[in-house]
Amino acid sequence: MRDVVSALGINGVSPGAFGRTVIPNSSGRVIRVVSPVNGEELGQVAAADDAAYERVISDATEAFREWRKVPAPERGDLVRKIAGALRDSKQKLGRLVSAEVGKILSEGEGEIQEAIDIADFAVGLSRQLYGKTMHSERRSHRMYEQWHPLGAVGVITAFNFPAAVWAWNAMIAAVCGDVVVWKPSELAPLTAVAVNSICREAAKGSGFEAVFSLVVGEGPQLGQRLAADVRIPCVSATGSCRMGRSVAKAVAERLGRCILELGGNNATIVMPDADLKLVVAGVLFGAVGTAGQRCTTIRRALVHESVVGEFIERLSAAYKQVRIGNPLEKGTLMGPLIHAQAVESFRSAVARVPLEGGEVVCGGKVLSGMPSPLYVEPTIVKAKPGMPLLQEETFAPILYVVPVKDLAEAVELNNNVPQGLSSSIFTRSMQSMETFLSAAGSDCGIANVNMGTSGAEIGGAFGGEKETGGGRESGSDSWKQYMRRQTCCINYGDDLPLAQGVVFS
Ligand code: UN1
Repeated sequence: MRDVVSALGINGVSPGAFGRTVIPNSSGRVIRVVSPVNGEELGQVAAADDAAYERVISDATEAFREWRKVPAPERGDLVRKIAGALRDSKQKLGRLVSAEVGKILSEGEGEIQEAIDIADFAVGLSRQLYGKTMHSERRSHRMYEQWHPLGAVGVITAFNFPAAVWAWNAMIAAVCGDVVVWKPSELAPLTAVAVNSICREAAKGSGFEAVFSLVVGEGPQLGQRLAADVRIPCVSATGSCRMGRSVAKAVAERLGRCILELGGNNATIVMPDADLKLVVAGVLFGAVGTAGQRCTTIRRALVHESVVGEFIERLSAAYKQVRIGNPLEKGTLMGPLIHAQAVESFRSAVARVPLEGGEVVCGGKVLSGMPSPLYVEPTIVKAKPGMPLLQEETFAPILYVVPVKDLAEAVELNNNVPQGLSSSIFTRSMQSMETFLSAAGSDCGIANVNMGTSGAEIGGAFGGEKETGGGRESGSDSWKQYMRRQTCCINYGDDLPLAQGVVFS
């Protein structure tokens, strides 16, 4: 692992370590990692300079030349080792995630579990990279398709899932025979250093350490560089729609492949026949979990007018019991937002509520007297359908509640936003459920019933439509995006018949 580590100027961060870690590099450019929990500097990570970047890419592409020849189940063996090492370090890594991005310990550990789950999935997948065979229209011919590795996959991740989202891409790409170049968020590079070190440690001695590499640096410049780099046939990017647009442009310019998982503006629909106990628990987790900083967070509740009063009352009571504070402490349900800018977005959205005809009915304040200035109250807003705020994704725990007349109106509003990631409905009616799930129902990549919009399992394909970018990561057949398809046709006869009956003699 040392080669790329030293190329990056990283001087040994042990997996799961967090405390003061100073990692110098030759260019002297460092990223200070400050914990949102209490403002403490957790460490400094050297930014990759040009030489480090070039070295990472050339080591990775060099490793690919051999890695692609390793049988897929043997590639799965390396991923199996990584899964084991992640299991061994789950608690330590979970703590690091909590400290670095402020999510509560259970969610920090849950995130590492998600990485373990996808690694396990990828191990099984390594024996299931199936192609189809087709019947040829020509006598004594056989036709089939096979899947080959693609090359280097660039993975750009956001702060909010600093390990799991990378793992969705990296574990799958690795068994597919690709090599992975990771550009983590500059807000969470320590988790990336720790997780990537685990992978390289697992590969130690095999000659395949460079299957997993890391470039840390300021988002826009480094992200653009990866996106424009012709040596990287596929770029998978998670983050804002703005970031996705610029990555997509740069990748399209060179006709590369893109997997985009961008913003969400997820709604849950509450029908009059819903079990309100489930609704309150589901919406609480969906809207307040990770302090509203998941791309799958419930941002809008479209509630039938006959239950909206009770819904707000019961949810507000639950919100008031949410313990806000140090996410590493037991019993805390909500930690801080990631940085001052996020608090500013929260503040400005809340300030716009009355101007747009809405009303803050619970929370709405930035808290004082906390270990850092980044703690806010989970907030419920009584909203009107036309409010411009409803069209935006504010990465904070603000829930807009919109009363609806019927399911048709709810589905209409569900779909009436630029993004299309996740959605859900609470109902006991089969008719409502199936209508919501039908082709004329939710237009999102994820549609759940009797649960919130977040907390997806790794087994399904994850992603969404419209401005969410259309990509699919994680389970199901997402692996196909990390491989190239080859259609093969074999003539085992003595003649040369042509397709479509063409005669050419
Ligand atoms: C994200 O916020 O980018 O479904 C990913 C969920 C998690 C992943 C979220 N499994 O909420």
